[in-house]
Amino acid sequence: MYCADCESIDDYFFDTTHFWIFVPTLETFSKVAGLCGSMDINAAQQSDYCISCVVERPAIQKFIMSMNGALESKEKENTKVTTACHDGAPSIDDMGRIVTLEILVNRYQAKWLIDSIEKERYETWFQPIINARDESVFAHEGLFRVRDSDESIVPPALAFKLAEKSDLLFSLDLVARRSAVECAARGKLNSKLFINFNPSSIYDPSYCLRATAAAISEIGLSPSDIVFEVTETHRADDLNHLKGILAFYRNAGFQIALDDIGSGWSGLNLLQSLRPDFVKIDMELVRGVHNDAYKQNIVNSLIQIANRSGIEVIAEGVETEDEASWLKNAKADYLQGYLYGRPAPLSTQTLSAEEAQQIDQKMNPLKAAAK
Ligand SMILES: [Ca+2]
Repeated sequence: MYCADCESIDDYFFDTTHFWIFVPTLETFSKVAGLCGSMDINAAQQSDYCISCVVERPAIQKFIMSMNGALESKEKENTKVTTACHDGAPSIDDMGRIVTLEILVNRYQAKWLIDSIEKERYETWFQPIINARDESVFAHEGLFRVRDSDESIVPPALAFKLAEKSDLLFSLDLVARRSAVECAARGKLNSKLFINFNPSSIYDPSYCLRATAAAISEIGLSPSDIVFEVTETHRADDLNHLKGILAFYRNAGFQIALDDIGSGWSGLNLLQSLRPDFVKIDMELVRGVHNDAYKQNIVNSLIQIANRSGIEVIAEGVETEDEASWLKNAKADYLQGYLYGRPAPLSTQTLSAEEAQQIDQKMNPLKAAAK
């Protein structure tokens, strides 16, 4: 089974790119036609609402950015584009790759990200989650880090935002989940592993999560050591969809955490209806909690509700001893934050060449299947 959306990254730009542009109005048509004329681009009117043109690679950037500048945002949302690397009418597959001009522009701007994914310029760092009772290490959260072509780390929020705008969230979230598994194996992580996932990156759990579950079993990790951490819960407007995803993970033997709970009371409803194994209290609530009565009220209520439902509580973003001791008194189960360790790559020094080769052999078919 293959999920085309999460497992392939289409390229829209070639040495010679044939654009097929479907415009919403005659006004948009004349803007695009005028732009082609001013750039000496070979264009042809296919119908009143369709213009095709051929652009050589050196001119693509100017062409895309000029369209971006010339069209209003509503026009960009309602203009559809596909590209082909060949003469003649678009093939059925080219038709299947139709996107809005808005997304095409974002795709162009995200080319470095696609390149980084394809060249595997990414890794996962790990941050400890400690037991509040004795401060022993309970687990690590895997945090995805992607590098640009200069090998500098791009702020993760920016990379995910760009992926979302350019319709690449499916691919990036999948790569991030697989990277967490692979980096944990290479660094011989010996604790539970929390892996983030964004439910809006998943259409149908049985297709979209299969690759992650396969990576976990190939690498020899036990499902009981893996906790999937649902991010962006505030945007999960389709509760049944979320329940379906959680059911998939549960049936496969994994545990579930809800991330960033507390920013808004909607989180409390989610606790009741989803019954996760863990809930993570948002760092906004943790920051300065020891001297903020309002935050204390919310955190205390969250902990009470969680306790009554058999859900364990992790407080995120703990930075000071004052915050830590208040949270311990309030009976938070686990703590995570700079006070206990920053996200960092695991050392692979104890990994023998033979072990590294074994991991490659297991992961390579999964990566090849995703191309
Ligand atoms: Ca998280």
